[in-house]
Amino acid sequence: MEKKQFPAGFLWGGATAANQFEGGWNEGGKGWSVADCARSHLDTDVKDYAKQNEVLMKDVEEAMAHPEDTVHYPKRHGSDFYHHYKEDIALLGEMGFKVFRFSIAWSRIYPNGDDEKPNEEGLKFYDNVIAELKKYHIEPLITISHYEPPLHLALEYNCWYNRRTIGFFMNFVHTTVDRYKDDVHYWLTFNEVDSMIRHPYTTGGLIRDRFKDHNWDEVIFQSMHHQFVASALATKYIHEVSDAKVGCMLTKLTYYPYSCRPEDVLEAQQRMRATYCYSDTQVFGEYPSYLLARFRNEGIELKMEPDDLKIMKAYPVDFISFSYYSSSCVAKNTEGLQTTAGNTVTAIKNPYLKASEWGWQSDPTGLRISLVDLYDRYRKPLFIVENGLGEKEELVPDGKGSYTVNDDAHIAYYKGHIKAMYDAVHEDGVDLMGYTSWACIDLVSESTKQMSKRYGFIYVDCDDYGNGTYNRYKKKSFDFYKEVIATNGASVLNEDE
Ligand code: BGP
Repeated sequence: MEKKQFPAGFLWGGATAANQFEGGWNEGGKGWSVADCARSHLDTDVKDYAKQNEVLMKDVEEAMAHPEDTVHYPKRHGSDFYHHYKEDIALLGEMGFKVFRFSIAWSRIYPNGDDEKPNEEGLKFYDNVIAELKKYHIEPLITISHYEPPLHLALEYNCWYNRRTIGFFMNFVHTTVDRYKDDVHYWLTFNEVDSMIRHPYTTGGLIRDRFKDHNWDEVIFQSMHHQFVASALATKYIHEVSDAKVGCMLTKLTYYPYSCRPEDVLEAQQRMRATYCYSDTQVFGEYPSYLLARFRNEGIELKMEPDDLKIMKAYPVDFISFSYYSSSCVAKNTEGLQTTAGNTVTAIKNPYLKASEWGWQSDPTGLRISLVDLYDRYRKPLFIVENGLGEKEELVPDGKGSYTVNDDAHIAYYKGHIKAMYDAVHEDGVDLMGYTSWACIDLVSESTKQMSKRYGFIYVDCDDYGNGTYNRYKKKSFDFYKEVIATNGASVLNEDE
C-alpha cells in the first residue's frame, strides 16, 4: 500500500509572537508596548479569564511606575529570543523547519507609534533574524501585529479606536514590507483579529475606563473596523510591491451543541457565526448580513469614511490562517452543567474530552471539523498557524550530560492533530498550506502570562517569576517533530500499519 504523507511542499514549522517570546523589551531603542504593561495573574485563578482581560488606567500607571519589574510583567523578558535568536533558529534548522512564524514588535520599529522615522536598530534586528532563517532555508511567516501596539498610541490616541492609528500602522507596514519584501512570501495582518472582543487592551490598546461614557461594544467594533480597513490597505500594499500572499488570522473557536435539543443546536450555530463574522469580513471583503443585523439591533453605529467599504471589498485576503487548540460545548439552558476554559473563553465541558490543567479540552476531530467548515465556507487555502498543548513540565537528566523533558503528552496531542489534518486534506479535499505549532519554543502564555504553561519542542529554563538561565534544552518531542518533517508526516500517519 502507498505510504500516507502530506502533499509535496507542505509547510511544516512552528509559531511565536514577539510580545511573548522576544524579550529585550527596553533594548535597541524599543519603546513601550501595551504588552510590556500586561501584568501576570499568578495570584488569581488562571481559568478566570473575564477578570484578567480588563485593563484600567491605574494598571497601566502601576506598570509604568515599575520599569525594573520583570517579575509581574513577564512579557518584558519573554524567552529572550532577542539575545538567543541565532541559537534558537539553529535548533529550528536542525528540526528541518520549512517555515517559522514570528511577529515584528511594532514599538521596536516605531517606538512611540507616531514617530517620524523608524528605529534603524530595530529593523536591523529583524534583518538578522531573517538572515539566520535564510541560512537554514526556513521561510519567514510574519504576523504584522500580534498584541503589540506601542503604549504611546494607547495613551495619546486610544489606539485602534482612533482612526489615525490606521495611518500610524500603515507607516509601520510600509517600512517593514519595503525592508523585508524580498525574503518574505507570507504575511498575516492581525493576529486573531476577533480577539479585540476578548482582550481589547492587548489587541487594540483599549484601556477600559477611558471609555466610561461610551457604548463599550461600539468601541470594540469601531476599533475592529479600523483594523479591517488597515488589513485591506496592508494587503493592497503588499500585493503592489511583491508576490507575497496575505492571510487573515482567526481564533477558531469550535462549538458543539451540548445535546440534540434544537435550541442547543441553534445556540451552537449562533456561536460559530459569532466567530466566523470576522473571517467573513476579511475573506468576502464585506460585513456579513448577520453582523449588520446585530449592529442594527444593538444600536451600534460605526463611523466610516466614504471609501472604507470599497477598500475592504477590493483587497480581501489570499488565505485564511487560524489558531485551533480545543473545542467546547454550548447549551441554551446551562443550569447544572459543568463549565471549563478554552482559549480565552469559558464554555460547557464536553464529557467525552479530556481537559488540560488550564481546562482546554483536546479534540483532534474538532480540528478536522474546523478545517472542513472553513474550507467549505471560503474555498480559499487554509493555514493552521497555531495548535498545541500547554503543559507543566520538568527537566530531567538526558543520560548524555544534559537535560530533557519527557513530554509524551505533547507527542500524543500532535499525533492526533496531524492525523486529523491529514484526513481533512486527503478525505475531505481541504487545501491546507501548512502547519505551525504553537509554540515551537517555550514562551510566556498570553492569557495567564505564565512561563509554566509550556508548549515547545524546546524547553526554556525560566520560571513564572523570570528566574533561570534561559538555556535551551531539547524535549523528547524535538526528535519526534524532526521525524514528522523529514518524512512529510509519514512517520505519524503510517505508524499503525
Ligand atoms: C492564541 C494567541 C497566542 C497564544 C495562544 C495560546 O490565542 O494568538 O498569542 O499565546 O493563543 O494561548 P495561551 O498563551 O493563553 O496559552
